[in-house]
Amino acid sequence: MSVSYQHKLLCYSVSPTYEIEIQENVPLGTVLCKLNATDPDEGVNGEIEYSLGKTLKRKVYEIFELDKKTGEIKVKGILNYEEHDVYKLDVEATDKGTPPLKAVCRVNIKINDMNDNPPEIEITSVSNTVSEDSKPGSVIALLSVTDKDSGQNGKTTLSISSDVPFELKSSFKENIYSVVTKGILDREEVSEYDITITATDCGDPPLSHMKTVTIRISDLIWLCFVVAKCILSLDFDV
Ligand SMILES: [Ca+2]
Ligand SMILES: [Ca+2]
Ligand SMILES: [Ca+2]
Ligand SMILES: [Ca+2]
Repeated sequence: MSVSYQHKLLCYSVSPTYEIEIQENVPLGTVLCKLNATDPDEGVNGEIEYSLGKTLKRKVYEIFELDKKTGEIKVKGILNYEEHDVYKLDVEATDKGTPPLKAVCRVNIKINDMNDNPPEIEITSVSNTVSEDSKPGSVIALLSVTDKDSGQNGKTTLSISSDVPFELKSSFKENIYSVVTKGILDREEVSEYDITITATDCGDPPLSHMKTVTIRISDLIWLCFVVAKCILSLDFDV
């Protein structure tokens, strides 16, 4: 004699796809949503357990956990928009009938960018010594600015200390700048400058990064003397 167990398919009480948006800095343990499947059967045929699909990306299992009894999806790993901005979770609800019946729903989790990276200034080349007869506009350093965030959070502005005879020039390439001389340099007046360059992003609140470049002004008379001495010694050798 064969016994057949008849029971009904459970189903989710809401649409089969959830769309969730969260910030990248949500604390660990945050409950993102609570899935709710219903089953009209009684007893074990109507007892539901939730589980994540078996074939999801490895990262999904590291970042999210699903409570098999309550259907709550929680954050258990650190979210980083710069690494992953979308996760797709297939969630199964299975009853304990024989055979078990299941329903699947899709949860799409979109991560929103936060301003969690300050800009970075990289000095790509610099002349640490500048002759005091350098003409205004002489390039003394090249630098690039990057910011890992997106949109306004990754948009940067650059400024230079105002009390130095140097200024910033933007280039035809985005985020590449040069530092150039803007006035007459006089070693007898100031022989060394500490130039502070600050990059600030447009996030809310904004983040900044500062870099200091030290420039020495070389003496024109002394330089002439060295050059002359070299020429003389060359003449002498010949
Ligand atoms: Ca059932
Ligand atoms: Ca991040
Ligand atoms: Ca970010
Ligand atoms: Ca930023």
